[in-house]
Amino acid sequence: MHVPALPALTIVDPQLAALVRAEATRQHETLRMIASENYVSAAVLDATGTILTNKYSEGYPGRRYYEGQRFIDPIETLAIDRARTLFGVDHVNVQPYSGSPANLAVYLAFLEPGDTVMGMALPMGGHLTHGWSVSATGRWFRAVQYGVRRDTGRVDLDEMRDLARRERPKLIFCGGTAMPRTIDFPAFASIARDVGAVLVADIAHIAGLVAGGAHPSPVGHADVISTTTHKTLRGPRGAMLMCTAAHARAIDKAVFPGLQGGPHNHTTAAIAVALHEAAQPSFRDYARQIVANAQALAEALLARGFDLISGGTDNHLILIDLTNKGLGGKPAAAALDRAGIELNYNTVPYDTRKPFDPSGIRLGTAALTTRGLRESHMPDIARWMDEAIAARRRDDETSLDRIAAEIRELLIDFPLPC
Ligand code: DSN
Repeated sequence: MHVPALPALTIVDPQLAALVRAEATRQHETLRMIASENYVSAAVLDATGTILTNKYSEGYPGRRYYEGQRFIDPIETLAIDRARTLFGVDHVNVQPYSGSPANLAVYLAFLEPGDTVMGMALPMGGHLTHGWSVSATGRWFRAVQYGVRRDTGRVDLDEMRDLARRERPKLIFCGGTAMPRTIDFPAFASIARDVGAVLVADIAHIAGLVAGGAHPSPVGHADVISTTTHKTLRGPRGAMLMCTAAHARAIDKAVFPGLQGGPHNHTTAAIAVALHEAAQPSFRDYARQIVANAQALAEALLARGFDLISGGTDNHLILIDLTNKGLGGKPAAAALDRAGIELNYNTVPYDTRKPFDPSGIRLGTAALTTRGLRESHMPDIARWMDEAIAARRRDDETSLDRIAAEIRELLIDFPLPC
């Protein structure tokens, strides 16, 4: 089991060291299925914990506002070059602190306050920063939101084109946080071209699948590609903006000095390591296995009567409406957590319940695939989920504890990456 040694932290702050060790144990003993999470490699973890955290470096390689950059510049350049090669893009900025700042930088690069942006509504599977009302992006810009069809759970591209023609957005986002189906980048690009909008593909969830060839790439279709680095891409908490050469200057200026100060160099280094790992042939196997596991799990869940939005999945993610199981998403997620299955409650399209107590749950297979689980394990996971939800309905805590023990037993054979 991966229990970090943390020698210095244990001496200086034993209370905090104990909490980190407890979290490591929790991560070891739990089927982690939050669709946006993963386990990084020991090498990525090493890079994240380096003395690079000591250094300020506002600016870009060769053009900094502080001295002492002779090792920082090649580290950032390495990360940029690796991302350019892996994704096949003209330009990469590796400095955004995370996905939301990356997306805000895109607004800053292309819009003035009050301009129109179009993105998928959050409850339909989009992201806060795609113009949702409570986000700065929905308050400072005129946001027009699209959704998915009630009958198919998929975007109706004809309706979307009509909306875009009517509203004339300057920026269109595709991608999101709860989309189990392949994103049709050429179709979105055609709509964006039709109305003269900049197309941003937010591939935060699927970046690892794109890098590993398990999802079509937005390159050649989107003007800007935004991604976090810590989901299926399996890097540290961070983000990147990739774009065509024509938009490079606008994107760089928007990230720094437009939005951020100094980049987090320890994160940049860890992103470089993750990109190196993602360029290995084994990462293609990993990406394929994520999808194979998700599809096997979807089949097993359907066989148990679960109502999957869109009827299944093409990627790492499954979105379930629990209405027919007689339990809300929130109590279900809590019961599953008690049973050793960690996922999140989530709105489903056209949800009649509130976002803090919605009808659905969302799960993904990136982390459990990193642990080495395969299709053959998925029927057991579906059974445990079904049993835990049934147990919660009858307040049967003994069954939840029994499932957690069975999961702990299974995971002994699947150590954390180290
Ligand atoms: N919080 C991320 C997710 O879970 O999808 C998105 O920002």
